[in-house]
Amino acid sequence: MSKNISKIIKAAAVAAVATTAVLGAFSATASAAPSCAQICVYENTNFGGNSLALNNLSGVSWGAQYWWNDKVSSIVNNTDNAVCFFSDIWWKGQTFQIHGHESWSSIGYMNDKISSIQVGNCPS
Ligand SMILES: [Ca+2]
Repeated sequence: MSKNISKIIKAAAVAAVATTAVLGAFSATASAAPSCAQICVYENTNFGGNSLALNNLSGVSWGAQYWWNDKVSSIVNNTDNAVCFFSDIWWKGQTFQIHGHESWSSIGYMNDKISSIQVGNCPS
């Protein structure tokens, strides 16, 4: 009988370790977003890979020579303002708007397409 109890305790310990590992993975993902002071873009989904902080942003346009061109896969906006992302340079092409204090862990059709960014609503 004591052997059976020992087996049960071991199984419970393994389950507890597995649960901790899963929770640890989630908290690592969640903690990436709040570390951004204003507007941050990330190379990968879920705020992974290289990141770039865009503080006091009036507008940025990445031509083909810029590493960040067509790389952004997730976004954090910790400002009060909406931000518009464009698929082409000089604020043209397809657009994707996020509101103030929004975090997007993935950006759908705009994945790896963003070439320029401007604070404010997207043009209608
Ligand atoms: Ca990417």
